[in-house]
Amino acid sequence: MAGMVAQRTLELTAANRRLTELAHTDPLTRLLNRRRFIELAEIERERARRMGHPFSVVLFDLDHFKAVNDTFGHHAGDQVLQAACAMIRDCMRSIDVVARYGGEELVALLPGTSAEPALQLAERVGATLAAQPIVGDGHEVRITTSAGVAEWLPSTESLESLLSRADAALYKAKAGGRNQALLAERCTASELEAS
Ligand code: GH3
Ligand code: MG
Ligand code: MG
Repeated sequence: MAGMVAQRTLELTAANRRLTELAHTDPLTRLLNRRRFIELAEIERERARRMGHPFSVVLFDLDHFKAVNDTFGHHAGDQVLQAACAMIRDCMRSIDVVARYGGEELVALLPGTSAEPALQLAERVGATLAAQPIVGDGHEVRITTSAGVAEWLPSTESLESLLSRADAALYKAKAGGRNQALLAERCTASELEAS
């Protein structure tokens, strides 16, 4: 009887673990989802505040991705997106958190990493992606990515402000011709207005 209870407990624990994993994962790309990213980023922010460590975020957006769907179909687009996400994940360290932010946008959290190395990493990701064609439904597709990089401003900056600075840098990278990574301004938009 005790053996059966122990067995059942083990099964329930494993089932719960699978459910938690599902709740944290984006089904198409197998990356973490945005909600889980926000949870982990808030934990990292608290750790960085206590320990006095830096951390950075990078927002990636695939360039002209609509054209991939329009040219080769949505199914090919899905395959290209999956492969691009796997390549980006493979460029990162295991301690980095990589998530699907939405659509064809990814976000990465780089613990212990300040602005310059974070920018170098984003540039390396961009170069890796651009160098290798990706196959979707038998079609070879070349993908480039634009990125916005922001280092957290210790010790008070909110996650929202950090992501919004990264987003502004991403917007500039797009407007400046795409296939590039740019560093965010060190002060927030409202601080800029006030100065
Ligand atoms: P930009 O360089 O300005 O980012 O151009 P874009 O075409 O990538 O940008 P836009 O935001 O206009 O379009 C994003 C495209 O990404 C359109 C949308 O259908 C596609 N997309 C988003 N999520 C998925 C997905 O899960 N699968 C596929 N196949 N396409 C997706
Ligand atoms: Mg987009
Ligand atoms: Mg895009």
